[in-house]
Amino acid sequence: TTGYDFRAIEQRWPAFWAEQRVFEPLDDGSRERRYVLDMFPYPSGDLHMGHAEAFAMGDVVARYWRQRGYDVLHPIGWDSFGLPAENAAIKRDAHPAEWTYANIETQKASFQRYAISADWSREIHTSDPEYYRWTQWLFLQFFDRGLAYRKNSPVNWCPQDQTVLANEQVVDGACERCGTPVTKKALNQWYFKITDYADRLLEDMAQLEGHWPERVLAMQRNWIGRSEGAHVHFAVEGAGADGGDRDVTVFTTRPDTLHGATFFVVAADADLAEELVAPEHAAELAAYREQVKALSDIERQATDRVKTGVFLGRHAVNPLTGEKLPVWAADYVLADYGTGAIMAVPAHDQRDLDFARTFGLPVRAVLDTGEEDPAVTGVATTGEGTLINSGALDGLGKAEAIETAIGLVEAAGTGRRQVNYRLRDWLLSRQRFWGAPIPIVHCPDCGEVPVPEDQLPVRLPEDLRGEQLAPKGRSPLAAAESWVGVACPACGGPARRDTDTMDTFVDSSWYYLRFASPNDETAAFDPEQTRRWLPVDQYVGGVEHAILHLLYSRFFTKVLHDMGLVDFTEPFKALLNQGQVLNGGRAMSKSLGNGVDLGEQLDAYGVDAVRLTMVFASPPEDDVDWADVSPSGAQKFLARAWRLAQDVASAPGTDPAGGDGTVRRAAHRAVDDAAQLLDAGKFNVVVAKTMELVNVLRKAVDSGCGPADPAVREGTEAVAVLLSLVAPYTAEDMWHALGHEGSVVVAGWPQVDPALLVEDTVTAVVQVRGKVRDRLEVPAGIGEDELRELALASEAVRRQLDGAEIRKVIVRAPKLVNIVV
Ligand code: ANZ
Ligand code: ZN
Repeated sequence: TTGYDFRAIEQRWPAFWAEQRVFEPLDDGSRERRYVLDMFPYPSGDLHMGHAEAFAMGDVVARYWRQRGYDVLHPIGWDSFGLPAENAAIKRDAHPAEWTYANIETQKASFQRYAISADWSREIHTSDPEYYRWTQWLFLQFFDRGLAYRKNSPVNWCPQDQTVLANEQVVDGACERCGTPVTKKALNQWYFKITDYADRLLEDMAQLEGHWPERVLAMQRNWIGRSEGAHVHFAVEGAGADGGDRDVTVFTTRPDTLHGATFFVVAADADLAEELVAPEHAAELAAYREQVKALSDIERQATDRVKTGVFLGRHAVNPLTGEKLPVWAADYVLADYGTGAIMAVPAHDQRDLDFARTFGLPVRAVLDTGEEDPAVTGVATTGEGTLINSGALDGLGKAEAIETAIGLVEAAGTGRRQVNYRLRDWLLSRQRFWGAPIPIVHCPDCGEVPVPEDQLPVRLPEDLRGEQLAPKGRSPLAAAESWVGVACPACGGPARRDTDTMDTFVDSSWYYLRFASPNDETAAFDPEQTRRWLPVDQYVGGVEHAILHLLYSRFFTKVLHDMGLVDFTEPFKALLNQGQVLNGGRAMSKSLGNGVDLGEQLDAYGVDAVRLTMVFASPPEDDVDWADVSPSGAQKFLARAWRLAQDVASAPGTDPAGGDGTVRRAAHRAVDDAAQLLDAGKFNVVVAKTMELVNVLRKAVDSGCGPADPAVREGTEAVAVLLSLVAPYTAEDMWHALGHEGSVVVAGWPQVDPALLVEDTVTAVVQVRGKVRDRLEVPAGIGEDELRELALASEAVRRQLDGAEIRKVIVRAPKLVNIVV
């Protein structure tokens, strides 16, 4: 045989796999079904190292489950709407579709070379009208249920991209995409009412415990941000319409501290501040509001900032004590959380204490925690303790006092128990071109009118390109006059299409459903197929999607469940977050100049060596540092495994008798270990076990029972199956060399004989000065060194030796150790 030539091997098998359709599910009900999904790629350019890692991991799972006899759905598609395509089109005077679909061709070819075991017959593109028709249909279902609505409110605005951003897309006060500081702008925007589902998004996480990474669950929990507490109404004197009082409600998680409230604060940028301010303080407030506008929410809440604010010239009456508290406007209170107003308890809330110390407001402790007086130390006390200075609440513990206080305000009609969420409704409209148009028509007489279902999709105009798509503060679609003008579907009068497009997270919130029936022209997804394949058994993707995409997908699934369209409430049963590929301990980046080109790696070492390196480097969820790994080592190992198959294949006939017991035991043990390791997600250790098995077999061929031994052949076939999970080309080549005609992809997991897993033991005798001093139960296959160590470590032997100098240790494994002193 000639040597291992990965280039030739890579040429040999793709056509065979395509012809055998081994990556497509049978879908005939003969086998139990499993659905493995990698987060679908955005076609930004060619495949890179990050894709190579993520998809290698997902493919291990898909290929393993196929070997275990499941009917596996492992589809792939493209998240192909989005800003980069639009920006590229503006730069190149092109239509975004040109850039997008050209990239997809390139990237698809690379995925195929990388031998991802994906069912390409189900490929979808979210930018195809056949797909976004159903995205629009889903929007209308939400609209019908009151779950999609429009409102005017201050939104995050990226001055660079000239579009609004969801809260989730603002990172440290800057646009997630371009890093430009985000400002606020008042706009009429579309929202999905995800807040209606806050509780269920939280509760249903119980289904995911143990199957999703704990840190992702923690991030989701934190994002939803459930707080239990109370709404309490304060009367602000003189702020009412005719100079009377005006009720203002606060949200508090600490109603037990009502007696410790010493002032009252409203969000400076809320309308409420303008409504409450006394005329002689209005100018000061207006100036302060200008100053606040420039700040992001994060800056506003930073604990180390000097507190700012203005007195509004009013007082609020504490409903429990009758005490009058000065009303301030400040930026550390946010307009869109709770009610936008708080009762300030400086003794027990650090932000309030900082504010009180800045403006000389009183501090009154109402909970004795045993700590020092916050008025003196400047440190708010937040622990457990006993209520003081609190009338009827005195002497109670914190939890009890919270309950009692809620009871008191409820009885007086001045408040009630309230659960509050940090989660905001999902702002989904974008003033950009390359997305699914919002299927609504605005009619001067009828208002917001849904586009009738049989008129979907509302297609993007095809004649806009280049500069016409450039951001101008309104959607580029607004410039397409012939597209915008339309007859109202309700009254037939002249009306205008909505010119915004949907956030691309809408597209990706339901794509996993489409894969079950990707070509259905009558529905977003076929309920029957969906019932068969979903939910997804294993979802694989980066932790960067821990909040947004996963939360939105979970929300969509719940709405669809409530519509009776799916019978499950969580879309992804298990989640794997693969690590990143680093270089020199740092993320690859242009500015660091430490990028590694995937194509060059594949050219130099071959697809299998790169894939094996990715999987072998570390557990799937850990980062891989490309500076620390050895794709050439991986290549050498693959060559060794491949040569083993050649040697076994060319051995003259097989020895019909039994087969070598030690080799058989090693092979069965390796296969059994591998299954357990795969089930536990320790893919890297599976590679290590495969390497060990190859060593055992090589030794058997060269200096043991020889290549014709049936145990050696059986072991080599097992190696091919194990390698088929990570090194598909090499494995297929080995399998065929060994005389098989079908594909190794569906070879089936090797049968393990449990009898071979039980290790035989024998009794070893240990002698000191010629006399038997101990007996040890040891594995029959124990090595000399190991047996010597065991003998010398024996308690009985040590007692006999009592420090005497050992002259010689004679070992006859596995039965005898003789110690001469
Ligand atoms: C009185 C109090 C006393 C509070 C005390 C805390 C400690 P979470 O847990 O995040 O829900 N708050 C309410 N609305 C706010 C807003 N719009 N901007 C800034 N802060 C706001 O926090 C709830 C607590 O944060 C509320 O309970 C309120 O302060 C404050 F010893 O009320 B607390
Ligand atoms: Zn109308």
